[in-house]
Amino acid sequence: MAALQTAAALGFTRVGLQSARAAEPAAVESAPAVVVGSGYGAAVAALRLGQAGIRTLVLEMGRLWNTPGQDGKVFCSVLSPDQRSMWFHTRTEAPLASFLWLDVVNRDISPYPGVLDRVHFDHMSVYLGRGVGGGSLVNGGMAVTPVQSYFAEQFPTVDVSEMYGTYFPRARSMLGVNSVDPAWFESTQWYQFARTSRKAAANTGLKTTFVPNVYDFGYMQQEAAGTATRSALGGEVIYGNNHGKKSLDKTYLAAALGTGNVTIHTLEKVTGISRASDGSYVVTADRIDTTGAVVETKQYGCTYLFLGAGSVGTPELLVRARDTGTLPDLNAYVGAGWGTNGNTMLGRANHMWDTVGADQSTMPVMGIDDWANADNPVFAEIAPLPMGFEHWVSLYLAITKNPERASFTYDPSDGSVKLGWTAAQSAVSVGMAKKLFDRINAANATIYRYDLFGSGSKVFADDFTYHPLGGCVLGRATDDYGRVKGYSRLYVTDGSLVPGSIGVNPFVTITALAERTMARVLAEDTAP
Ligand code: FAE
Repeated sequence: MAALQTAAALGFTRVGLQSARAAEPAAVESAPAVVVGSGYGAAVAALRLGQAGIRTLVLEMGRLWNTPGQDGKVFCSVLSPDQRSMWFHTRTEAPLASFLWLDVVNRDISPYPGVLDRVHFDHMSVYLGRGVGGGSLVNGGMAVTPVQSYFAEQFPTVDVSEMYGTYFPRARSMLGVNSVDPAWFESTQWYQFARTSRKAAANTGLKTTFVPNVYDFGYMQQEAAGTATRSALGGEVIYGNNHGKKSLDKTYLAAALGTGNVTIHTLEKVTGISRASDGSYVVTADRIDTTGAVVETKQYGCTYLFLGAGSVGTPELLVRARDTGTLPDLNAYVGAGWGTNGNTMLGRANHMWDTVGADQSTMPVMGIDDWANADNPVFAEIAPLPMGFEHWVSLYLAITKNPERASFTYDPSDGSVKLGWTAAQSAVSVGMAKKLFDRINAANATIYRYDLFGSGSKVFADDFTYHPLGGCVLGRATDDYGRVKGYSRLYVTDGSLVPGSIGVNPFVTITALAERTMARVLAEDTAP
């Protein structure tokens, strides 16, 4: 990755904001544009701003993942996690809590700005990527374009033909989306697990479909042939991939830095946003060290502010700004319309003769597509469970059409922002996943696994999501192009624009919407 340039090199200046309110500092670092976060929405904003010649500062709370640890690797693997795995945790919290009810997966770790976070709210926890590249560092790389009719249902004011003709193709091309070679898929032991799940689906009369990915399948075939260092075939995924995956630091963000107009500050967490009386924005950020201690509180001034902190980070910043009065004109839709994309995880136990293989690629390439079933729309990703031995488990991440939504609210007693999602709302996703997988079990004379999600007999993991969506929904909290209502030159470009559900894995949609926003904003809002 290109070396990070210093702010000074790019001419960021310390200027007096004479018109700033008295409570604000007399001097702040200033840039024409600031982008908060460096995930999908933020990375698109940074690249397109940089290409337009607008000096841009990206503020990312996580670290830059480019330095090898003592083992010579940048990232640790799922089965041998260390401090690099999770964001200031003392013990890892992998989605799969147990195997045969034993806590064999998680490890004690020392607190460190690790790459995966699990943020806990009362009845829902959210997995998030932390670092330059956001979720792209930790996700399964599944690069899925949503069903056109469902996209239109979710975004009634967006020109669908423009999205599918221009912005989805642009996003896929920039992200480096590719597909597994079907012949190799049929023959390799690394996808035995997917073929076994496909057979169970076919026995039920269900359709499966290949799913593209941003992991380089050419590289994966070299891993299988023993000519390249293993990453997807070496158990790496949720704590980062050392090879093969085209995460944003290798695509959009590398290109953004290449414009010479973009700077990224790492380990800087934005805590507040306010507006000076000249209409510019003042962004407050805590710079932390690797122990988590705040070593400096900084302030940045900017004309254009782009929020790409994700579907937890962005609503949190805006709800706090509205309810503490620093941006009082934000409307009531800010913080609302949040959902889990209907996520529910589950496992099935196969018969002895239906093996899943000791060798499993960590990159999913297939899903059970029952979204067209009007009674119970579900798209279930066939997920790997690479334990290094045969365990006969078929694992799935079901994406259900759960209509439930929740809101973030500010709690003045401790300054926190809380999420109002309830257990009953998760039960809706479980009901839909169960309806589909009861059919699959009945058709195959198989049963669920009861040992994978902690003590007791929990079959459905309904208390976490990989796909937080919403909180600043397009057309409600913002106009139809992500411009925040009530404030000029303030934009949302991340997953919080998506109204809680998109029916497939979301990052291609988030990227394409951000491309659409940036095309419009650069054409209309930044003209001299
Ligand atoms: P995101 O990528 O979350 O980026 C937000 C960035 O902002 C992060 O780098 C944060 O550290 C940073 N940030 C947050 N708050 C602040 C702050 N106050 N100050 C400074 N920085 C801040 O946002 N999706 C798929 O489409 N396919 C998959 O296969 C897939 N698998 C997944 C697997 C896992 C384990 C996880 C966690 C997610 C997965 N996802 C997948 C979801 C996908 O990664 C997610 O939808 C996107 O990353 C969201 O993009 P955003 O731009 O909204």
